[in-house]
Amino acid sequence: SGSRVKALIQILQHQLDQQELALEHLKPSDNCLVGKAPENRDKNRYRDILPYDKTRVAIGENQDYINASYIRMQVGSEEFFYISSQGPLPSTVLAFWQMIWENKSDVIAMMTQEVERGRIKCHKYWPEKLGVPLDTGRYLLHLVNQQHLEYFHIKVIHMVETETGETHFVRHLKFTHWPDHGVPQCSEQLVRFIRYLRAVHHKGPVTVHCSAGIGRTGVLICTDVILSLIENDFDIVKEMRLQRHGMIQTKEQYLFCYKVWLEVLQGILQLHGNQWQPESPRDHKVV
Ligand code: PTR
Ligand code: PTR
Repeated sequence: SGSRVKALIQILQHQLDQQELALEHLKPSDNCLVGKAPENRDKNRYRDILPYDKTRVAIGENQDYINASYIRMQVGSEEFFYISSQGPLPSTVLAFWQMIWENKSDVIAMMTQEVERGRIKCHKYWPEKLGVPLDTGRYLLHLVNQQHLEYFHIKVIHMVETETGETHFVRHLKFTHWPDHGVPQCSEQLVRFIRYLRAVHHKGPVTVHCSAGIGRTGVLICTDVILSLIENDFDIVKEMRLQRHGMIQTKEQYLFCYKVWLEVLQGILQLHGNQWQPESPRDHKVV
């Protein structure tokens, strides 16, 4: 807990220190040679969005290519682990499922719609009907259950590897309330989505994708980490009290601690709102 708080304070401090250094000027940290290779050209949805070689997800014995990256973060004592991917193309559906299979990922968060403003953003890569499996060549995908909630759709998918008969269950969660190019109207929808995602996630990395796998996917991962840090704040009082009885005495004192968080965050929002424009999809050329 102590290290978690320290980590969060470090993040906030870092953000304040970095205000002049706009994030979009961060230099690429590695090459994208595999993604650029001629034989992989058609596996990229956008020519300008490629995974780094060092963090790319390699498929099968031959380390085949897919436009997806491992995102691992150690924040305080907690380890966060995701796969961040582009929305599958018709030609990359098998590779996508093989990635899920090999990484034993049990939850997929989809943050885009298949079509937005008349443009194709993601191929429908999952089985749509109960009793009608989707055959990817290597896996048979059975839709075993589905539910449409207000902000998201839940699908339980049973994967069967045809050659071995081995199986794997995945939950597919499609968030339906993210306006393209924007941010969700209120945080509550996304927070509830993330709470559900956490409750059903048990093993492997959380697989997250949108269309390019950078904008909305980045927001989801960042929000998941922030939420987890804030929620774990409750443990701080408990941990202090194990070491000295009665630490923090009144509700007012307790709420004051949260007020400090809030005011620091408001300060950051103001700073960023005035001086820092987050990179938007509009800054990219459409290819
Ligand atoms: N060249 C593409 C474009 O701007 O249309 C790249 C791109 C597409 C970048 C979508 C980001 C996008 O958003 P997201 O990562 O949220 O799907
Ligand atoms: N029995 C004393 C009282 O309530 O006055 C004990 C006490 C005193 C408890 C002060 C807490 C106090 O506040 P702080 O720990 O902030 O000095």
